[in-house]
Amino acid sequence: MRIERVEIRHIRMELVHPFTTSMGTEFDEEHIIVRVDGEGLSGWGEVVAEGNPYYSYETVQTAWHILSDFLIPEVLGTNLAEPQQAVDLWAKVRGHRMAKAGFEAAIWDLLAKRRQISLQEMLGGSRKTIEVGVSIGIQPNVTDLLKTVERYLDEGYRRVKIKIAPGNDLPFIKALRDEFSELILQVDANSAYTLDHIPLLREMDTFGLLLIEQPLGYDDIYEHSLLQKQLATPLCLDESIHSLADTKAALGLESCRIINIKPGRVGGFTEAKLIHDYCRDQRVAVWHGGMLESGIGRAGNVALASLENFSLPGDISASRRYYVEDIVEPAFEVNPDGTMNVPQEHGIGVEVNQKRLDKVTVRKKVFKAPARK
Ligand code: OSB
Ligand code: MG
Repeated sequence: MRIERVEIRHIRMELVHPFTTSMGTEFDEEHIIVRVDGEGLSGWGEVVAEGNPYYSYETVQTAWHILSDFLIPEVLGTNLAEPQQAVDLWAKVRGHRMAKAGFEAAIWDLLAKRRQISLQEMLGGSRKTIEVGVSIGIQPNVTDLLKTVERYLDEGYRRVKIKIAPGNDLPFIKALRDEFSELILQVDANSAYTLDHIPLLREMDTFGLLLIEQPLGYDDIYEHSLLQKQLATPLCLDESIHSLADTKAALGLESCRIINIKPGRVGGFTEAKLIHDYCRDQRVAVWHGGMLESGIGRAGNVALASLENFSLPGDISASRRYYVEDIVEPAFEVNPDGTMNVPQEHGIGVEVNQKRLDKVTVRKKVFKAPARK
């Protein structure tokens, strides 16, 4: 399929609730939406780089630059039959995995639509529903946290993740465990601790946590291996894992027992699948992380999370947990049993609402392939 046109949009969407982590508080989310056109079809993807370089070094600005000046010129006007061809064309660009992933996602959607199959089928997933959870930011106090969790449990979520940081950890975890003894509970530190916190982190072993996510350095693998030896609770790496190679290093060193897969962080669905398959072969559980995506990125996440070895609930919540109005239809919803349906239509399986997309667009740029000679 000839890639005839690519459009990128810088979007900004206001969050329903501010989201506080050890990295700061977000009130709105900025991402890039990529649209790829060929043969009268459109594919959609979302670049999850944010407005600031606090989670990742990539930002909307760096991704805009890399897309405009390197990734788009490389594929515009070429014939693509498989996403792998785009991956190969971009291999010389080092890093910038979020920029690549959002573009690759749009190509997956386009090619799935041309084959008249769902993105789920193209990725190799089969489950009709996936288990989902909710990621809750740091709350001002324990009472607010308990109320927030209660509300999400009423909506159907069966698994809760709370963000933690030094000074905002044990009392919150203890209160939750006291109130909800059966709750599937996990915590995410976003790199807020050091090895000096080992005694404190060991106290977390007493609360039956499913996992502790990324407690130490955002680029670290070695120190996590030292920490894991001292804990009964499984560690899970998020920020440190950018590739299959990182996954092999982390599992080889026993730095974690569980891997969080985000297609944006690892450079796209192709690399995400390699990590998924490797972990399956090693009998290591994976789960699907989230980046507060709009419905466009969420649709891809849901399809990927339907692969067999995503055996733990993902950070994939209903559209309205994040945004008043999603930019896709239908919006994503959580079922009363804590699952989410995997779209079965062609491609990402949801329609982009052009009017709402226009409303959240900050700037837009269009690239056209030269007319065929
Ligand atoms: O660390 O998993 C994280 C959101 C933005 C950046 C990093 C993270 C997160 C989340 C939100 O935890 C997960 C979601 O999309 O629901
Ligand atoms: Mg995380």
